[in-house]
Amino acid sequence: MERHITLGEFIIENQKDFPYAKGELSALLSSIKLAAKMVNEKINKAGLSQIIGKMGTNNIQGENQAKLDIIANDIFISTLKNRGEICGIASEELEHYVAFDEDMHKDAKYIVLIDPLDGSSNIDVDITVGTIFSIYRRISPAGAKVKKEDFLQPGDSQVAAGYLIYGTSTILVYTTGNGVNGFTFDPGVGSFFLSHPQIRYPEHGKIYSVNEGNYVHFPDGVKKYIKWVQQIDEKDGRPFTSRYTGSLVADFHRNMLLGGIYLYPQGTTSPNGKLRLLYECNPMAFLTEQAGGKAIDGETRIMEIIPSELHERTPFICGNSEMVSIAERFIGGNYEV
Ligand code: P6P
Repeated sequence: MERHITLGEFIIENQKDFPYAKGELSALLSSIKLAAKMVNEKINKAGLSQIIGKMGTNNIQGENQAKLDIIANDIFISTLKNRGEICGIASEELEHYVAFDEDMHKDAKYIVLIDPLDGSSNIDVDITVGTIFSIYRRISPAGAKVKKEDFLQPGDSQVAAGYLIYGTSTILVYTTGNGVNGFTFDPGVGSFFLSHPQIRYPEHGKIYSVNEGNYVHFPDGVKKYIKWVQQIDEKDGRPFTSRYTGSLVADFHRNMLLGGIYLYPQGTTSPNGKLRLLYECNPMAFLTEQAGGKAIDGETRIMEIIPSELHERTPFICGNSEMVSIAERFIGGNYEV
């Protein structure tokens, strides 16, 4: 029987990809692995331990905070703080970034942006949710407290990015710029094992993921693209299949494995779209491009956008290069395919 390498062994084996790193990034990825195991344990018994439901508080986004949102947020922040590889963290759940200023953090070279529990409205109905993380080197002087500019870097400056998907199994998927690899958690052993080596989008895709309830608010080009995918054409297998769970990580993961496109466009009710650039779109865009796909806001590469605010939103379209390029042409007013 083939032996699967563990995530820890994989991280160490691939440390050579970072000739200048003294192991901090490896240690940081191991911290994320530890926090993921702790969150996974909470999620798997959420229905039994009265942590389903709402806290009765709202986050910066004005969204009701689920108890598990806060629990996941606190687990990741405390775990990453205690291990000393990062000097600060920003979270969807917190209005401001957190600067770690104990001595052990002052010379840390990395910062993390995180969506601790994405799709959390699905928790109470037992639909897949996820954690999304993005890692940068700090750009402010070492030895001092981290600054806002450290968190407002373009996606192209990411050192690593990934997600946890808490589904029928729990899988950690990440990239450090050398491809995308997925590791499945074995609860019997308590370890993540390499299960999806070097993930690549299939060349063609036939799945589209969009909340069509917002159709009336979409820009004309998006409306025309959605109508196009629903027309019959045996040449490219249309009509394509609609799959939308309300959980970015679940839709993204399925589309990357099977071939598909995810769209959260702008609309009159959300002029810049709903998804957040820094801790949802940039990490997913890094993974997309590393897996041979394409991630845009409708006309610009997501990872070229220069952020101005911690929680800024952007229209987001990602998936197979072929599918996203066609959608991009429609959005640009060119309907000749
Ligand atoms: P809607 C979850 O809140 C999220 O950020 C993504 O995970 C998901 O794809 C999207 O929003 C769902 O938004 O407006 O379709 O419910």
